[in-house]
Amino acid sequence: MRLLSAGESHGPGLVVILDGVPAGLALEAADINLQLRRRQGGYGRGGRMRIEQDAVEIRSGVRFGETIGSPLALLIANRDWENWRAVMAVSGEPVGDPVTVPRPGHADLAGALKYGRRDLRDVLERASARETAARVAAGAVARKLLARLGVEIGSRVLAIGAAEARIADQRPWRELQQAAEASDVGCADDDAAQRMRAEIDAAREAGDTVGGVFEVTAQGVPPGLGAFAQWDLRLDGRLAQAFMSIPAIKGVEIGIGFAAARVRGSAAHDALVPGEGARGVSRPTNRAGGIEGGVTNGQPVVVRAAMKPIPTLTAPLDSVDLATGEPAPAHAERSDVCAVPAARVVGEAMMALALADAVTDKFGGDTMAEIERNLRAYLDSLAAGMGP
Ligand code: EPS
Repeated sequence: MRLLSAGESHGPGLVVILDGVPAGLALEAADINLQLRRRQGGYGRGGRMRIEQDAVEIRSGVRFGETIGSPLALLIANRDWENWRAVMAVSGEPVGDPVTVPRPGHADLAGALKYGRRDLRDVLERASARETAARVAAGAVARKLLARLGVEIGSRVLAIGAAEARIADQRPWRELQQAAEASDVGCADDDAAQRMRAEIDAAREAGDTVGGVFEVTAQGVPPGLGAFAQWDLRLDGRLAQAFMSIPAIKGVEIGIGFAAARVRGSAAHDALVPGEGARGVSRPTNRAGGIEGGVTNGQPVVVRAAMKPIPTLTAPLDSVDLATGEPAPAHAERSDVCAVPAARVVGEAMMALALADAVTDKFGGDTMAEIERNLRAYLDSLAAGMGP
């Protein structure tokens, strides 16, 4: 499955093309809108989310509530465009003051150097995390495909600034998901959630921003997805790319991640015991995060990502006015104080896209019936203890 998107943050809207979606998947706009709404929520979001009520228009690839095997074309309108028609006009003379003072940490300067633009708006409009709405729309389709195969995806926020949740929470996965979903910071630990809100409030009062860590989990993932035969087929590598590509993500861990480097092998790996798993083998722990040798092993896939604080500060950092060469405070415009609760929803979408891609690689990608048949035969062969 291949995702392409286009659209500026304050242009008319986002255009999404998702190619390679199998035929025979039940799909309604409501499935996508549900996920778009989740992305818009969260404590710490800025004024833009009060303007937008993201909703998708399905322009192709679906008939009578079912995918037909052709590329999906999805549109998400920007309500805010009404306020930016003149500044973002496709033709005519430039309107409004150009943005000339780059924000440290944002794509502003790098993009201006790359594309030779004087007005940094030409850069920041596409670099904006508004683009993540396109990923969430496409991810909602991948998620539906996976749900049909018994794969469920959830997430929780583990840290915002210095406020950290209990990582080793012993509650069942579904209970953790429900608790995270009910929290406006996406955190399943109420105590920590309170401290996270305080971190966001303090950052807002200081004209500053704050980042954090979130974890995305996929349950019910069949073994055998991904491959070690070539570097670019390793599923952990693909997941790392998918998560790292989310705006503001600076680190990705799978399973115990960086902590594995600080312990011995005996504490880093998951011992095998006779049990209910494929070929009669189970694991009491999941330090590997569901992936060994770049291939899923039947355990839940667990990815954590670290998000830096958003670079748009209302009390800006020092910068340089590119028009004059003089020192100047960085450009400040409406933004979020903290988008970690939204980023966890984007992370779920990236997990769904990467897994759906790996599923169609292994089990075929033309029809849902074909995928289901191939998956069932594979799982049956594992249960019979022989391998495929
Ligand atoms: C976003 C829309 C943007 C920002 C944010 C994410 O809207 P606006 O720029 O109009 O306020 O809220 O974008 C950024 C953090 C960024 O760095 O560009 C969204 O839809 O998620």
